[in-house]
Amino acid sequence: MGVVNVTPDSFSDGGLWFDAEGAINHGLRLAAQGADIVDVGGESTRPGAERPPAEEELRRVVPVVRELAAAGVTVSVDTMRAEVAHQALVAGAHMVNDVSGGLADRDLLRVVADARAPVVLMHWRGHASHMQEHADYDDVVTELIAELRPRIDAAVAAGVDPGRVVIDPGLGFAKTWEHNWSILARMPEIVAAGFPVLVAASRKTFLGELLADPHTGARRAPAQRDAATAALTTTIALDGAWCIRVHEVPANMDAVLVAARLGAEAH
Ligand code: PMM
Repeated sequence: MGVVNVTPDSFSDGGLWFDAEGAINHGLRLAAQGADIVDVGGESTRPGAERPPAEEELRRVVPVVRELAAAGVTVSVDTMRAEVAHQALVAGAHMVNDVSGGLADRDLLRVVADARAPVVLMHWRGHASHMQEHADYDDVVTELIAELRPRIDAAVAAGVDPGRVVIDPGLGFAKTWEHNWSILARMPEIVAAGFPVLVAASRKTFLGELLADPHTGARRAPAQRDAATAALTTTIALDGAWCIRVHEVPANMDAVLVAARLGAEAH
């Protein structure tokens, strides 16, 4: 899955694809490079981010979804709002990626069910403005799986086909860097929960911290975290994830091919 953030303020690529034409061209490029799905989002969820109004999110997302879908791209819409999900699905989106797992807007799951669309339910404990206050776990993997189960039940109760539910551990969302590493080291437990798993590690701050300059301690800039992202993609794919969400496609495609080849050898 390739990412198109139609936002002025995303941590990794904020402002780069903020105009519709730039965003559409970027989405087409990601698809041409081999992304099976292009994820279009209009709200930055980086820690501390404030939410845009719904009208603004619609204005950012819908034209981009419409053009990409018309060009034959499989589009997912990254939104927590039922109205944005609805308009994006009408505009041709195939899937809804809700980082709140249906918690932020109680109508979203019904919209997904009505469209018979797949949905990504991410583990979430609150909006970006205060989510890091909730990064408190005895056992992060056990707890996030336990907290995803009622979200899956809510989706099914709203009419979503259980075969179209994807789960996501939510790296960086109410998680410390240590939590993220622990989740990545224990991916098989998340895969064993029995649903397709999506993972989005691409360019996240815990990688910037790992790759910090040894002399100055300055974090590595987001656009220089792609080699580490691809290294992680290999292990995540080997562990059996269904989808890996990334900003830069080619190296991650190669990593997925390496993992698939190694995996075939092991079985
Ligand atoms: N992370 C971001 C945005 N959307 N969606 C899912 N399903 N999982 C994630 O971890 C996730 C997401 C934030 O990263 P970005 O600013 O690079 O888009």
